[in-house]
Amino acid sequence: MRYAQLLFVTALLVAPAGLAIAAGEGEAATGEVPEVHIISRMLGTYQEGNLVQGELEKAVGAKFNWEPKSPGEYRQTTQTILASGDYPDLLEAWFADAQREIMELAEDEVIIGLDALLAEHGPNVLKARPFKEQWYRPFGPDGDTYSINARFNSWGFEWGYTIRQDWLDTLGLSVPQDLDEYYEVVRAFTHDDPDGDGKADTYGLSGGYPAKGRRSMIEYILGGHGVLLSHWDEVDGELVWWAVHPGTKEAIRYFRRLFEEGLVDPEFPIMTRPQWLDKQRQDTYGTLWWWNTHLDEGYSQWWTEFKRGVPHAEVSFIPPAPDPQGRRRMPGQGVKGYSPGLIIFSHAEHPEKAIQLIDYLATDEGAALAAFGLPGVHWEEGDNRIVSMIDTAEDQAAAGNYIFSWFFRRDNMMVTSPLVFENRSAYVDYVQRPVIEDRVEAEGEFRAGLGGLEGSRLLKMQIEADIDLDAEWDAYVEEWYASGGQAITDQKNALWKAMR
Ligand SMILES: [Ca+2]
Repeated sequence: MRYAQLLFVTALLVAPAGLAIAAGEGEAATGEVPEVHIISRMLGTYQEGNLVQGELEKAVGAKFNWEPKSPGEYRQTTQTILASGDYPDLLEAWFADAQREIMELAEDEVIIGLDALLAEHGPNVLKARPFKEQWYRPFGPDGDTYSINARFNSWGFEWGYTIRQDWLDTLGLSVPQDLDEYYEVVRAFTHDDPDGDGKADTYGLSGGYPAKGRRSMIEYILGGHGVLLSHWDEVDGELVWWAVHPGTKEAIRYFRRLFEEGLVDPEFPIMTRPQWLDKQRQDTYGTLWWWNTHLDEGYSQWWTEFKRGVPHAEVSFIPPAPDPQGRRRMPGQGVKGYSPGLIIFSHAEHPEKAIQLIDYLATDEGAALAAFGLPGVHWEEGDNRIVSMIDTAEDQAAAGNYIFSWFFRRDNMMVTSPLVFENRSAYVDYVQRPVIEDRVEAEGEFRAGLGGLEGSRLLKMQIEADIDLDAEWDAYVEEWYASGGQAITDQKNALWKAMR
């Protein structure tokens, strides 16, 4: 991995000093700057006139009327925009059922096919997304490409299970290799004052909603019981959804023990996301699920802020625990339907400028600009890596890079921190891509209801005192299958068997 890291840094260092390439053709002819109205999901703080947007506009020869929308309910926002008829030129679309929705938009001629535009204006996009059938969702009525995947993850996973190495060292313990050792470690992290302040103010883990968006160490615990979170997995020759997998009951039993013994932050079910983030940045939790992008001090504020709160913190990675069959596995990401899609609307006056923007973000200079900001202003070279000079949230807003790095993300090689490479080597051998990614019809009807059932019942089984777990589990599984789970399971299995 060192090689790839060096390669990327080298590519940046030999890039031409001026970022402005590809002057706009329309601009030269008429003196008017073409405008593109863009709606995307806001990450970080968006500031009008930020430096990175200025560079992007220069590079493409266009003015971007950028309208970022709140990230929390972005999928609903996207659906509202698509239903309204009041379209921007370019949209980061979050579909509920991408295949069907893109097909309908294309058939209604609301969005345009992109193959010809990509051939003329998108050489770097084509290079960055080489597997068209997997990454582009070419699902239009005429086989054209109608949506460009905004994100690409060549690693197959983007996270890891971290443990406070400095706490382990203080207590004379080692990184746990299985769930028995994990239990001993999180118990010591809770009761043996690993931060040495004489107060009982630490927890082994922060909590864990298995069925909610906020990922957690529950994924690690499920893995040790043979379950891949959010995956379908083969059990005795049939695909079974993780939330009704027999191993999930045992993982909950294990979690209940940790919860009852106070090794888990008891506030986890009621904490808001900001409260949770605040605690995560303190000396509070011994093991944590982290996005690897957040472990990168050049790319994300998360690690920087954590280290500001806890300067002496060091982390290691916990390998996946062996399951009852002796397998160490980590649930990975799929290639279909994972990514948001970039779509261009028929009324757009300058679709070529929209493609040129995406294409510029796929070049070395554009990708670095979006990831780190301006060279010499927001980052500098140091010891074969990129050192960020963006320190505060205000700096980040003025730079403006973060939002663009997620709008179109060339790959996940935007790495400045050795910790992220450590993360990759810790898990790459264990990652399991989903065995099936295609949606089936019954999901349209039943998936939302089942999601609600999973969320409430699994949490109840995790934390409620004095329940008969086996009886609760049996009732829940029966209800799950009767509420459409059986139809989905049957259709998934039929499709899976047909595919094999
Ligand atoms: Ca303490």
